[in-house]
Amino acid sequence: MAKEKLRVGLVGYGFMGRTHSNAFRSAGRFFDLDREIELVSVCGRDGDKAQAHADNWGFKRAETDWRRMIRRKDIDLVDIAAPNDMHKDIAIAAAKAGKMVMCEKPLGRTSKESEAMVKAVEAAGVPSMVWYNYRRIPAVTFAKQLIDAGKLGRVYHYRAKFLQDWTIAEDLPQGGAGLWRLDASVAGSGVTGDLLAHCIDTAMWLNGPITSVTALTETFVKERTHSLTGKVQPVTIDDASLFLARFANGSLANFEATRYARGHKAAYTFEINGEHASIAWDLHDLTRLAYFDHRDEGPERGWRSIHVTDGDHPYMGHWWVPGLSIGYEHSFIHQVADFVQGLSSGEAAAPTFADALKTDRVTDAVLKSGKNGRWVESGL
Ligand code: SOE
Repeated sequence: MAKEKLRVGLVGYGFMGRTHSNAFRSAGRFFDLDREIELVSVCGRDGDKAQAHADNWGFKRAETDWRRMIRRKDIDLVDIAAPNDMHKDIAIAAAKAGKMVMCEKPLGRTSKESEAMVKAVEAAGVPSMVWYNYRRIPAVTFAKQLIDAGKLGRVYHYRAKFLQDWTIAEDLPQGGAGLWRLDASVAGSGVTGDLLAHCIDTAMWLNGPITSVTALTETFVKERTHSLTGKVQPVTIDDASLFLARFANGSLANFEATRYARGHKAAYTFEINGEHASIAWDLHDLTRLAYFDHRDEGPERGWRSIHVTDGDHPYMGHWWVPGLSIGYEHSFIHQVADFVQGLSSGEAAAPTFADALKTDRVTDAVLKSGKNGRWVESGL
């Protein structure tokens, strides 16, 4: 019997547009999904680039007007991989048109924008999801399983960092393709919304709500030429953001993100210390989970380096043979598979828009504390 179709309309053909397209293309080949995913349309400002994306990834058509795309009857799911300032309008219009919506992180530029997006999908009763992809790297999902199984016991500490070094050059412009992340009017914030949002999403998934924060933020390069205006303009994003936090479960945390850590390209790491055991993960060695359990006995006790590639590890039974590694792009494929399985089971795959709003509440609190130097409650 022919499967029901899930017809996708993608907005955005940049870095994220590519990761999402690859995921939609591959998910049904590795997971037994009861919908057939069809890449119908890719939409973007530049018609030639949209066409090139469509040709490369196998979309049926390319277009330049997202409002028109949303009105079309041959689209079931609108996927947003456009810059952050477009998330809200596209998501709300898509929900109002009765489409399912997936959106790149962060959901909104502020939690106020995200609230409006949550309201729209809830009022329309349409499924939603935000692409916090790192949850679905098998070693990270395995960390969640260990925590939920009680292996760590009570958690005392959570530590996360996301370090990069690509904006150190003072002559790097802000604004425009690729560099909109440096323009606060488009991005909403700097590393807080771009990098810490990932760390916060993972942290709250693994260890529960973050209730209060105190932050230190800095903009190291105060002015940059804007690619779109050609003028030297103030930089208003946070280049670096560090914060201390309290979780509802009583554990303490420190988080750090920066684009000024020379030598680091995408160094996302976290470590959790519990009553019985500790775990640590590093994106640069993404298939491994470090695990120390003090109940291991004998002088050979110590940190284990678990290669999370066996058939009984999360998601791995869908890939090659035990021991063979998968990578970054697979986290997006897993996300699509879980989203579609959630449609079938009726149990929405997380993070939904409502889940991602919680992350935005914490990033708002971090930015507020960075300005006023006080402890700020997240409201969670
Ligand atoms: C920024 O450089 C960036 O591409 C983020 O926007 C992504 O969310 C992160 O996964 C990698 O770094």
